[in-house]
Amino acid sequence: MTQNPTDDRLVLTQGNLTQVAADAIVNAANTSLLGGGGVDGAIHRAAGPGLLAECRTLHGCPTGEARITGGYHLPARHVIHTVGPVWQGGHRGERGTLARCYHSVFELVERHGLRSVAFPSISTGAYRFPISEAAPIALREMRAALARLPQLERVTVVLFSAADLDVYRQALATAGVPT
Ligand code: AR6
Repeated sequence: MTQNPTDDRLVLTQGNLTQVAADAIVNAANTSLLGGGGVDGAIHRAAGPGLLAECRTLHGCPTGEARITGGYHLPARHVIHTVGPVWQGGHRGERGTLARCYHSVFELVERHGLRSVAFPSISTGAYRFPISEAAPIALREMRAALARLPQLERVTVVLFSAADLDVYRQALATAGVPT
């Protein structure tokens, strides 16, 4: 585990998001909200069919927005589904859209009074957003939310691979240096 040098409520760890007990875990979904591969598939498999049934009632989610459901068989109480941008080279507003995903998630965290939330690295798998560019955006939004929301006790980023964890650690170390 890596702790942010300036805020120990922000934690980076390697593991499987579906096994994390938090008030909410975040799903890197697609606009249908009806499941897919990657972390989305893993979350639906672990949560069971109740999650898909609730997702059907939501009628999708636009890119950059977020929706909240129950956690069903997951150890997490809720799932917050957000839809990241597909990387198209970086000239289609992808960075701003990714930031908006994190912001949308934290709006729901605030509205529902959640105290802990765990994220995957949104858009850096099937959607091909370069992780070295995504990590600083994700961490900036997390730090902003922690500064804004005293209710938040813990924000965790759960990276699937050691290589991804290293990228986030590096980004956090850089961001931790006062400018
Ligand atoms: N725990 C933590 N991280 C994981 C897990 C897990 N169990 N499984 C995968 N990852 P991706 P995207 C990592 O592709 O890029 C889906 O089909 C993975 O290594 O899941 O936002 C959706 O339905 C990567 O670093 O999400 C959409 O169609 C990160 O999670 C599309 O993929 C995100 O990879 C969304 O693509």
